[in-house]
Amino acid sequence: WFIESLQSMKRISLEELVDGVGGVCFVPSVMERWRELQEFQARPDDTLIATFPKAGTSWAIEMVDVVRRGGDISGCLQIPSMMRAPFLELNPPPPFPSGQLHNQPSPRLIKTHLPFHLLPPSFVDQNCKMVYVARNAKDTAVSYFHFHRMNKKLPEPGDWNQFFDSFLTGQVAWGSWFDHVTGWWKEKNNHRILYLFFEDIKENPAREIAKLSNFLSKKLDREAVDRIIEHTSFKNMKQNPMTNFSLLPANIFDQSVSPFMRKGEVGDWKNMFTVAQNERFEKEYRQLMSDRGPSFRMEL
Ligand code: PPS
Repeated sequence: WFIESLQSMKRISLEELVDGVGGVCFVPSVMERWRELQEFQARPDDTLIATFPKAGTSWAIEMVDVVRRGGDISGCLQIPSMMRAPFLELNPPPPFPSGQLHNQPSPRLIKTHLPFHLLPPSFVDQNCKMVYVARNAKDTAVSYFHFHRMNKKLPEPGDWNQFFDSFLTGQVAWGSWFDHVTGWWKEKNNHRILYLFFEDIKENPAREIAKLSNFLSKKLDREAVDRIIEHTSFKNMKQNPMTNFSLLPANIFDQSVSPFMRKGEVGDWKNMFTVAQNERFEKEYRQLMSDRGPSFRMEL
């Protein structure tokens, strides 16, 4: 049913994105569920994984899931990531046979791309743990462009030049990267939020897994940490049908256009950005990012 529900979504152009709530753009299928979404009932033991699209959501899901299982990967090898951590915005409300969030036993793992201020209020009311992963804007933009090319349910991206413009001005699904990463950053000390960076995970996964194990109160021995690093390596996740989205048909994700697990690198933007684009990006970046916001590494 999940695949069927995805299949029923129509492809639109970037211009047709719904200027949803408070200027944040969404695909129509998210806006159609907006009221139910806002009424979503979080449970105190839910763990929410929140990201701007392409920031390393699937990577974090895999890490958090295994950490919560105390380092035992067997449960992750049987069930696709999209079922283990259902996507909040596309989770159909009852009476749809969701079998997913509403019927899922606790403790649930939930994925969202919502900006903090648009979260269903119950996550804050229930004091849920939330893991936010941020990735530098340039790599995120490039990854999102390639994802638009292969994801037949996102708008047609146009060429890279057009998409670059749309990304910079926040005219993409889930809105402005700048507002997203700073919005979550401002709230990180007001709630139970662990704010991680893609670049840090890439640089030293053991260190970031230790942060997760501490945050989720799950003790892990050295072997468990090694197992998690191995299980969540780019190479393994690319080969693993439970994490590489190969179970989705080509009229949803056409992986012959660009694989979901594409490169997984820091600094790949250098292969796409022209000198002029980089100059424009840097200029706008300085204006839009405050000194008190998160600071990103564009290369390692
Ligand atoms: S989505 O669709 O928003 O949920 O996508 P998301 O999972 O956030 O982002 C996909 C990008 O993350 C990369 N990725 C990884 N990189 C390194 N190691 C691991 N294990 C890993 N898993 C996912 C994935 O390759 C996408 O980035 P790009 O740059 O396009 O390769």
